[in-house]
Amino acid sequence: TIPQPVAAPASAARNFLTRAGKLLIDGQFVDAVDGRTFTSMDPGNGAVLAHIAEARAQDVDRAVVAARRALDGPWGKMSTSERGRLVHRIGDLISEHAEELAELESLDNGKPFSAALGVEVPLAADMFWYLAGAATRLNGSSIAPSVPYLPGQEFHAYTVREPVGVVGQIIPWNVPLLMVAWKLAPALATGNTVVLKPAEQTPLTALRVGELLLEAGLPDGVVNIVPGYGETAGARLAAHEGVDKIAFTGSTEVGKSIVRAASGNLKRVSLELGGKSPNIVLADADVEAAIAGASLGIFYNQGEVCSAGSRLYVHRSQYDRVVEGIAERARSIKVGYGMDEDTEMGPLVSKEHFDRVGRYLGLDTGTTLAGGKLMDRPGYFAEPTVISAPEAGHPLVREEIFGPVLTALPFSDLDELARQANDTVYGLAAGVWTKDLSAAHQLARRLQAGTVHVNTYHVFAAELPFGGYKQSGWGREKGDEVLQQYLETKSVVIAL
Ligand code: TXE
Repeated sequence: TIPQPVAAPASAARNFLTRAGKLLIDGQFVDAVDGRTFTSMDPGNGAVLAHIAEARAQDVDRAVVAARRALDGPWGKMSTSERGRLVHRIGDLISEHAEELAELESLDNGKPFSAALGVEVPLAADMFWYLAGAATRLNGSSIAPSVPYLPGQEFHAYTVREPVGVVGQIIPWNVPLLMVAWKLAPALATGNTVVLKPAEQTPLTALRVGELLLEAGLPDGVVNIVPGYGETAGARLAAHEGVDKIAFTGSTEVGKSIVRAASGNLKRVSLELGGKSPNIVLADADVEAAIAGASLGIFYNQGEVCSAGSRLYVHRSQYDRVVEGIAERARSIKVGYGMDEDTEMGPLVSKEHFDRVGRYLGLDTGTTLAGGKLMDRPGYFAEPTVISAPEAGHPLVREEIFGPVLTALPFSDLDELARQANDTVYGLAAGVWTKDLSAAHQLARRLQAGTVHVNTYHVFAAELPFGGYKQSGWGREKGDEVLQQYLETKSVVIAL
């Protein structure tokens, strides 16, 4: 039997479910033009959570018109100080509604309430707080150009940084609230307007944030939220001539289709895509710390993390100890309903994804030390799985599974290890476990990855730029680097 949510039916989250379900366009919650809806499901038991208005092309068009108009309205004229305070207030409101948002996130995605409340809501609020201060610091520079073909002519020049304009943002279902924050905070701090499409599997927290944006005082049309499917609403947004930039997080395959769609008006594109990140344990590592860190690296959020450490490489001298230690942890993880108090790992997000992970688990390679199966119970649960010594080059080692599945391989030689670690089309993250400072820094240099963790894993602070090498994406989110993704630089040249 499926444990029932610990929250009482009268919780704020349950209350939201009774009114959830409209698109946010131009400051109003409205139905889809053609009245279509889709259902948001609870992956822990298959129950319907809410019926949500389904945006299609014409709804996206209305949202883009509203976002364009809002650029020229009070938003465009707002002082940067006021804009920064507004962004800060959004962080405050997210923090004030932490329990409600965490419950909605757990119901919609399946993740443990504890992870949503303890990790993801605080990170989401922090993203707004961190970037609020950037609004008043979008300075240009002053330049005295020397022009070789105009000897003697003096110039004064300066640069200004302006918002790109109307930004389309398409986000996935694995950490839905955090993705809302990673996308909205920089877009707003830099003065853009937004049309945001949440994933069809998890629209709830984005819509609740939509209410909080209005409560914070964001002018109408600055953020429009259009839940719907990728092939319809998402594709329209990516191709839209009225959109100046598209920011996408999702699969590498869809990322490529976004690039093609964006080429029509050459809108700016930033992409945060898949990964198959190596987690590397050297011979001198603190073994217990490595076991704990590597387990977190793959099993956090059911393995549905783009930067999950899904390929483990352990020095041969420690291989059995480390891999058996992780397998033991995997076997002891309490898999269950997200709102159940002692749950450590929830269900996969959807039937479709459950089937996909099941297909990978059905492949035969290496030795399965823990798990290895989908779970026979209502909801979409998979066992935490550790597969030792699969064939290198096997799809389990090369392809992003996006589930709680770790492959482990031994190594002896550091050069060969670095080659193997980089032998992937992805380059999002990596982990290194060692007490040897030189080895850590050397590997940090050699690994082709946007984030290299040393003696830790999954650190997502707002200050840290995040993004991928190779087919893991274009550009960086978070940190100061994200600002450049949402700004144009204008040079103003004055002849003196
Ligand atoms: O992703 P999609 P899916 C990977 C992971 C997972 C696989 C498939 O390996 O198993 O992708 O997941 C929207 N035009 N990641 O199919 O389709 C879609 O509606 C415009 C890694 O769920 O990429 C959703 O909002 N938009 C990843 C978003 O894209 C389109 C997170 C992501 O969905 C579209 C998620 C289209 N043609 C999956 N098609 C990460 N990097 O964190 C879909 N979308």
